[in-house]
Amino acid sequence: MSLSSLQRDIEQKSARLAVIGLGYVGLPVACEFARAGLDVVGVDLISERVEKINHSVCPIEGYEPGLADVLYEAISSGRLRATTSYQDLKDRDVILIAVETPVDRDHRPRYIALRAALESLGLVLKREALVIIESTIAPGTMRTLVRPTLEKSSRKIVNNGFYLGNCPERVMPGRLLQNLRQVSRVAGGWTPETASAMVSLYRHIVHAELDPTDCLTAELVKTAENAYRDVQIAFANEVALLCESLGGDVWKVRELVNKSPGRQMHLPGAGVGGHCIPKDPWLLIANAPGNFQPRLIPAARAINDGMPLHIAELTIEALEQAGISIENASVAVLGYAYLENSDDTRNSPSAVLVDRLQALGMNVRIHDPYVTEYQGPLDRVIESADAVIVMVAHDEYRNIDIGALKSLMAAPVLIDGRKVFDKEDVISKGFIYRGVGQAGK
Ligand code: SAJ
Repeated sequence: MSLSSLQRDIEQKSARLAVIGLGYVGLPVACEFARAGLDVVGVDLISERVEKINHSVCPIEGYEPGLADVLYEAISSGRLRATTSYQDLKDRDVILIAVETPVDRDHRPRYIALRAALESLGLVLKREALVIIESTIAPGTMRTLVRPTLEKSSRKIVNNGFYLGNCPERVMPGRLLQNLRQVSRVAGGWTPETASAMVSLYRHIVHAELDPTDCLTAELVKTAENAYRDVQIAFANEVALLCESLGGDVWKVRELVNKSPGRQMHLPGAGVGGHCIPKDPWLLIANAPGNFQPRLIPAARAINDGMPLHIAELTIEALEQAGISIENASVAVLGYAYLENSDDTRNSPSAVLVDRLQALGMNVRIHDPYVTEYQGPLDRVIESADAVIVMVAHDEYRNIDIGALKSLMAAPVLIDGRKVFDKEDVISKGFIYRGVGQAGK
């Protein structure tokens, strides 16, 4: 089948689709294409997950509006079926790959899952099929890893035996379907004709702009857009630390800075967690040649990674002011998810804080209304605590009664990592308060 006839089949929805990797990226996209009327086979290594999906049971944790419904519709219509076998991909005309692409401890990309998917796919790849990488990859990876791996495993040549593209996802936990439908996407094709076929494909499910371009641009856009956010947050955090040292209030400063045209100072806080912001800046610079040494992006990562440790320092300072020994101090940490009103704990700054406090000899209790192992009555976690630390701005914490809080605690020490409380109000009620970006005392 030529690319133009494949594009026609895509437009007519007769092209047969596959999605490799049925996680928080792959499953919604498989469901949406099935709902749009295409025949979709989903592949995942985890047989329990495949089983659940084939029984319309959503394997994705957390609250994802609409996902269970579109899964049920996709399965019951017979347009989506899941499997663990790559043999089921032999007749597929278009294959999306949405497997994990983490970075390891030394911030290097780990493409084990991507390589395995490409090697397995190559063995069954239909001639002149279109393969699209949705996973976030370092700029240059399509050229240096994806193409050669797939050419080797399929014994076909790109643009001859198969077509290749990169269409990075822009989903966000809690808004998987909404972002998938409403957020524009970059369609990076190995050739302009491939990019055009990709636009025809995603037009079936994306009701926003689709921007055709080349693969390198698509890789750069995805990793740069998240590195942008990380640097912006790091700037806010550095201004916060400066305000603390100079006796300023970063929240007042930020409010007035943002009145200046074209400024959008982000929120300082207790750290930067999640599945993409801490990772993508490292992917962006992963293939930088030896003669180009990125400085800003690693520095921003160091600032943001340092924020939970700064919260630990504020805790030590406040306990000392209260005359409480650090050793064996009882501390309640409120919030373990990486994001407010979410149950997602990936790269949670609270994990870094808890390790540090325990290394200092403190007794740490954790509460989080969304994280199963830390749910339960807030009072029980706060009772007799020498200090309370707010790490996540869950709505529940915004409604805490300060007077009731003080009556439960052994000492009135409050460390506020997300500006959940008003400093003057808390101090007027007899607390020793430390907040990110606000002078001590
Ligand atoms: N954070 C701050 N200050 C801020 C914003 C966030 O400290 O001003 C912290 C959060 O507490 C969290 C971390 O950064 O720990 C990440 O927060 P996030 O709001 O960026 O949420 P994510 O990680 O889910 O980011 C995703 C990204 N989307 C994609 O990768 C497709 C990001 O590019 C989006 O900007 C973000 O969602 C969004 O808000 O849509």
